This record gives sequence, structure tokens and C-alpha cells, in this order.
Amino acid sequence: MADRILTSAEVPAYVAARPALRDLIDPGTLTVTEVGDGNLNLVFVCADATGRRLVLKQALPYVRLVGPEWPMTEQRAVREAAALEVHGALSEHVCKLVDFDPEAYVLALEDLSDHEVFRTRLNAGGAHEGVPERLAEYLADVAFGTSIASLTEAEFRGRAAAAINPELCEITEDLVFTEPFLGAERNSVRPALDTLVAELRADPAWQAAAMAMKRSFLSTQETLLHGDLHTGSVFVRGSAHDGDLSVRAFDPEFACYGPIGFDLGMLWANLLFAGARAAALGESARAEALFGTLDTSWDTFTQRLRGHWPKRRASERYPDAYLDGWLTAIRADAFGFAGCEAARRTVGLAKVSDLETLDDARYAVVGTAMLRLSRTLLVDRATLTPQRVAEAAAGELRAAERAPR
Ligand code: SR1
Ligand code: MG
Repeated sequence: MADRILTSAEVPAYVAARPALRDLIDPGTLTVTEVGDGNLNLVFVCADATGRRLVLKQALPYVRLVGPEWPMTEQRAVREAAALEVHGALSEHVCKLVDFDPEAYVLALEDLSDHEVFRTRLNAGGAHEGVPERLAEYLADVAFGTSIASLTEAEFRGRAAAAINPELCEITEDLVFTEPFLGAERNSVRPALDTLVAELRADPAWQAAAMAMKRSFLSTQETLLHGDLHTGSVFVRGSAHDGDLSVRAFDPEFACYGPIGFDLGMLWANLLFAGARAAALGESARAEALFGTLDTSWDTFTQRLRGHWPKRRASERYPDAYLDGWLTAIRADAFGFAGCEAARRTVGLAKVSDLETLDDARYAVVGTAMLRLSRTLLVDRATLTPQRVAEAAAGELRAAERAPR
């Protein structure tokens, strides 16, 4: 356990004692604000009198969302630092790691105060254009760079073993794959969704598909995943229109080796939440555009991976036809994982503000549509296309709006 949990008042002394940091920012003139609003950690934004800024993130020995009664290993900070380094070497769309203190479990990160959290922007009706595609580039670059497509078998096995993250994976196994589908004390919905949740509990096809995704998550080691790539794990600045778009994934403390489709699926489900929210708020063109990002991001992902393909290791062993089959499998996985995320963010412990900040009538529409979509994404994952998912999302929303309440 770390010697101490930092307070804002203690941060200047911490920076002063750390050679890698005190040259970057002046501890003598530091103002420090704790801004952590995630489920797990402390986050301090530090600024000195000359305007230099840095972010410090400390892993708490428990889950912040729940409190000290749910202890959680701070080793997650080690996993996060390692993932930021590996991903950052492969993609520009990753928050930069400046320093890591493995004794206090403190990461020093580039300041992105001129960015905003993508989910916050989406909830406020802001621009999404270009962001899903940049994230798809990031995922394709990492998929190629951390898989057997570019590593020797020995390197690959070593990297996968070093990235083991059992405590955080257990959270995902419970919260994403088990509890939403089989039931748990800490699940909750508003009354409008009670009937549909009861249907889920009595639907073996839906549950079996979720368990198949859990098996895939537990038993597939393909790439170094971000592990929690929802829209709250992405900073954005500017837009594709003004040419100043900047996209940075952050918070990969759930990183582990896992199936490539996992991160894509998490991202897709969260884009679907944003689109469903827009539809419920009467922004139908924006909803359609957000649903369309599954197609455009998939397109970007495939083009990017195909672009890397000629550089693959041992090309004589992996013909082009292998890539086609690989992509087909990744896409089906991504739909299945999106189906798990759609259900768990509606029913499970860790919800999303896209849904939770809606009034009861709109909550009923979006929650119903996302749960029904969860079933489609899971059960039909092998035959879906991004266009069909977009149509299904729009169809479920129309049906939910018409439903008597
Ligand atoms: C107890 S942690 C709950 C959730 O927050 C994180 O962001 C992950 O999504 C996790 O499942
Ligand atoms: Mg997080």
C-alpha cells in the first residue's frame, strides 16, 4: 500500500521531492485542484505561477465509487503506466505519461485542461465528427503493434504475461459480463425498465451470448487492451471542422491482454448511448450521425489494419485471406462486447450520465432501446453489420417512443 494518500495541500511537497517533476513545474508556486470524478482514483491538476501545468493521478487502495469497504489493488497504476507507455509509442491519440512513481502509485500526465471529456461534450450536444475515427486508428495501431501480427511468439507471450491485471479484470468480469445478465444486489433501474429487466433474466439466449463474450474476454489474449474505452476515457479538443481536432485516450488502468473487439465494442456501445440520448432529446439528425459512427469507425479500423498488414511479421505464414477472417471475427466480437456494455451501463453498478441525466420519460425510451439493442448485438453478433446496428438502434427508439406507459 502507498505510504500516504495525497491531499491537495501535500502535492507541492510531493512534486518538490520528485526530480522528474520539479524541473517541469515550480513546486513553490503551485496551485492544486483535485478534480477526480471517475470511479476509482484521485486526480490533481497542478499549475505554477508561470502557467506550466501537470496532472497527478493517484490510485486509491479502494474503489472511490463505493468507498474503503471495497478494497482495490493500487497495482492498477502500474498496469496503467505500462499501457500508456506501450500505447503512446504506437499512437498519437494517447495521453502522455510524464513520470510514474511505483512507490506512491502516482502517475504524472500531460495536462489536457484545454480538452474536455468526450462524454461531457456529447451530453451537451457537441461535435463528435472525427473522434470515433481517430480512436479507431488508435485501436488498429495498437492491435497491430501489440499482437502476433508484429511480435514474435516469445515476445507476445512475455508481454501478455507481464500485462496480467486480475483484480481489475475481475471488476469487468463481474460488472460487464455477469451481473447485468444474471442479477446482482448492486444492479438498479428506474421502474420503467423493471419488466424488460425481468425479460432479460428469463432469456437464456441473451444470457448465453453474454457468457460467450465473458469466455472470450477471459480466454483470448490478442492485444494489449485499453480495457475501459468508454467516452469518459477520452479527451477531445477542437473539431474536424476547424482542423484543430485532438483526441487522447486516457485511464487505461483496466489494461490487459484480451480480444481486439473488446475496446471497439465498449466504444461503440457508448456512441450508441450518445446517439440514443440525442434521439430522445429530439435531435434526430445528430442521432443518425452518431449511429453512423459505427460504420465510419469500423471502416477506419479496417483500412488502418490493412495499411499495416504488409509490414506483418512472418508474412509467409499469414496470407491476405487470414486478415479477412481476422477482421470478420473482430467485428462480431465487437458487436457482442457492445451488447454487454449496452446492458451493463443501463442495469449495472457503473452507469452513464447520457442515460442517467434524462427525465423519466426519456430515460424509459433510451433505457428500453439500449437494452433491446443489447440483445440484438449479442445474439445476432455474427451476422450484423454497422449499418444494421444503426437501423436497429433507430427502430428500437421509435418502438420505445410509441410504447404506452
Ligand atoms: C468499480 S469500477 C466501475 C467501472 O468504472 C470503470 O470506469 C470501469 O468501467 C468499471 O467497470
Ligand atoms: Mg476510468
